[in-house]
Amino acid sequence: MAASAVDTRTTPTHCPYCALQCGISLDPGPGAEAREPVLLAGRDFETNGGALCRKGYSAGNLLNHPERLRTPLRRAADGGFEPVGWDEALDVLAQRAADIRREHGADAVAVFGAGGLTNEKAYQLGKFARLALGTARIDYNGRFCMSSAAAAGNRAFGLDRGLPFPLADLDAASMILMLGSNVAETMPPFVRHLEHARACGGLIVVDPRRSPTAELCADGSGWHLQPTPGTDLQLLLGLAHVLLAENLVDDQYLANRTNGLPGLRASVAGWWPERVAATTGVPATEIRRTARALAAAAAAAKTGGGGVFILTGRGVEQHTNGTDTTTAAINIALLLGLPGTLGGGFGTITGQGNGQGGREHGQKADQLPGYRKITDPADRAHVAKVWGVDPETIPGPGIPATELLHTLGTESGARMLMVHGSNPVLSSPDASKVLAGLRRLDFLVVCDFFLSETAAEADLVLPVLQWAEEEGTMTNLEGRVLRRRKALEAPTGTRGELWILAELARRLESPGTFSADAREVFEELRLASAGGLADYSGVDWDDLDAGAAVYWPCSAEHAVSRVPGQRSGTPRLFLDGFAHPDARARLIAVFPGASGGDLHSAGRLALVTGRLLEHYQSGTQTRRVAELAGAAPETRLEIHPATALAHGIAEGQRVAVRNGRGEVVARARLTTAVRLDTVFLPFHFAGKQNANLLTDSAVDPISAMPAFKNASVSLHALGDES
Ligand SMILES: Nc1nc2c(c(=O)[nH]1)N[C@H]1C(S)=C(S)[C@@H](COP(=O)(O)OP(=O)(O)OC[C@H]3O[C@@H](n4cnc5c(=O)[nH]c(N)nc54)[C@H](O)[C@@H]3O)O[C@H]1N2
Ligand SMILES: Nc1nc2c(c(=O)[nH]1)N[C@H]1C(S)=C(S)[C@@H](COP(=O)(O)OP(=O)(O)OC[C@H]3O[C@@H](n4cnc5c(=O)[nH]c(N)nc54)[C@H](O)[C@@H]3O)O[C@H]1N2
Ligand code: SF4
Ligand SMILES: [Mo]
Repeated sequence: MAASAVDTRTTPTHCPYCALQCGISLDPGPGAEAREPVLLAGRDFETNGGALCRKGYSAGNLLNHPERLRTPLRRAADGGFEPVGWDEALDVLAQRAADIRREHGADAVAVFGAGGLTNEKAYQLGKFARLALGTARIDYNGRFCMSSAAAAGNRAFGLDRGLPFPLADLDAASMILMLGSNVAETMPPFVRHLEHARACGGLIVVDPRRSPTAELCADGSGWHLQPTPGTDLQLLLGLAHVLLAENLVDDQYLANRTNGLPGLRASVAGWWPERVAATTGVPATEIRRTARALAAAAAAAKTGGGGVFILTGRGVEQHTNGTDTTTAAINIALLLGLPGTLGGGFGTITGQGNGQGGREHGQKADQLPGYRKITDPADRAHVAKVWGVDPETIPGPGIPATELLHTLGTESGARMLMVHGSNPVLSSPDASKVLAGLRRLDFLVVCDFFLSETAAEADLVLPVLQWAEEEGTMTNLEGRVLRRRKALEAPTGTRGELWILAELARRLESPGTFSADAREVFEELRLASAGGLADYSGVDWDDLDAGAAVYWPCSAEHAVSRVPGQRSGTPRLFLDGFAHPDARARLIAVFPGASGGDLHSAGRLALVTGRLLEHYQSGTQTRRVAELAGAAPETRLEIHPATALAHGIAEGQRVAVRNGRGEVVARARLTTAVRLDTVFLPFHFAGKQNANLLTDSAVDPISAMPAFKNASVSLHALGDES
């Protein structure tokens, strides 16, 4: 399977799925179309060291999948789909967009993008929405993923980059505190970067479930804190309380590099461990032990010991207080004097393949490329100049994802939607509302390579390329820019999204130019990002091709190292100061306010949703891989045996999980890994198994992140009839 030295057809590229962007080599094999069979192997790359997870290994199976879409499809009079040629499809699309715009205004046409799109596609989609459609209504699924962590990073540090240091910095860590992240299933090759901390007995996992990642803390490798879902903020306030009360903080760092200590001190004064224990269920002794251990390790790190890192995942972020909870985690890192030093730091683990780049280049409602603000006159002027338009022609900020999707087809909502790289029928909160909205639309267009549940609702489906058939760049969870390379010819009948956008822009007589060539778009993205927070202007396509390790910001002044393995750009942020004008980080006091989400009452259980190893997101891709579907064919309700007993539920029994928003039917899987007051459902499955029929669409007031991780449900045992 490994590439032989003489085989020039082997292409080094990266996995299509998550933000770890594991190195993959692809060999198209001997088939006639040079497409089949596809041989795929792990490639030695810094994030994965040659390893891949099950999803990555099997990603090649989808390239020639029999259900792959190979022609545009239009809704026929009988309600089914009929094939239609590309010219006609694009003519119809452009005509409908123009008509709806004329009749209802430009904001009646909306665009929904994704963190899986290459940098070039994300950039072009934002430009297309603003210039060709003239709409403010663009947002993307990263709102469901990274928005709270991004908001917290921005306000504390002045800049959001998931990991502000290379992942390999964890390799020497003596202690790692992981909050609400289950990398053992969501990024298995990540686990190698936890080994040193485990060997030091310093892996601390905070999760209401004893997840496979929490299991890594067993046998003296660290410890697991198991709070009630949604109470991490109180837990973190408790840790801050102990650090301050016992004088375990880095006074010099706080004085020299931060603002806001008095306010923070006052805000945590009332959160003594016994009070925190009452809310979170985490014993006071464990709270004290954790705070003291972190402080001891941080002190040792400053005199040459291994680093101390605090990392967050979706478990703490996908709540109505996700921004504040992430802020509270950052506060702990700042109290310990870690961010912007070589002794450790704070990071958040980005999810989607291009979840990092996807949040920088302008597909977010309030944003222009290079992390520029759509409301800032100087930012608008810079981007308008690159686009060759008057700044006045760029619309203002739009509305965030949940609002955009829930208002579709209403008086105030959009009447037409274009979807690129997301399956919101499954993945958005309170999903039955989204389905109703999609069905109210005048015109729904979905670009996908499979007929996802969302594509199945469309008036027009456009078949696009898969990862191995396109060129582009991706930015991984470290802020490192990578090349996605074309290894195979695309199947007849499919088209790239850059080409689609270029053809539509021409039909819509858009101002500005729209190239279908990824490299040309990248060159433009460099100019648009120049001088912005996420500056790519010094990133060179050929350097990336040669394997250069380049991290943004990388301005034209950054010398790019061409020595393999040597890093350039900005591998470590904040060493010389934070991105606020005074170079200081902000300690921001946060408070457990009234929950915007479900209130738990007697007889109800907390529903936590998340991921299984085998499936990716809404499952459009992985449910079509026989090996993965075989291993995890259907959803399952993880429930504690005692809770199951109290509800008369046996192992394997079908259970209706209900609340005021909907009902999911799942088989029970009894496990002591979940708390007595909590049940868990994955969100990878469709129809009656769609976990998002139950989730709450209340959002974080700062980031507009929905509360995917904490709904209130009741359980009803069912008989075994289907
Ligand atoms: N197999 C697989 N891997 C993936 C993906 C996938 O769909 N499948 N998706 C990718 C993407 S886009 C993302 S964003 C990442 C997500 O990666 P993770 O953040 O690791 O994934 P989740 O399963 O959503 O949530 C992580 C953990 O949070 C816990 N949790 C739930 N509620 C709470 C809470 O209130 N407090 C705390 N402390 N923990 C809580 C859950 O029990 C779960 O174990 O994974 C990426 N990798
Ligand atoms: N209950 C619950 N819901 C959640 C979460 C949770 O933890 N719990 N997590 C949330 C998170 S973190 C995320 S990131 C979202 C993800 O959920 P979605 O936004 O639905 O993401 P995917 O399932 O990856 O959908 C990608 C779709 O686009 C297609 N696709 C892949 N690549 C491309 C491309 O390059 N171009 C185009 N046009 N199509 C492409 C795939 O075939 C698939 O149909 O779900 C969110 N929803
Ligand atoms: S961990 Fe992520 S990037 Fe690596 S092989 Fe698995 S899905 Fe792909
Ligand atoms: Mo995500």
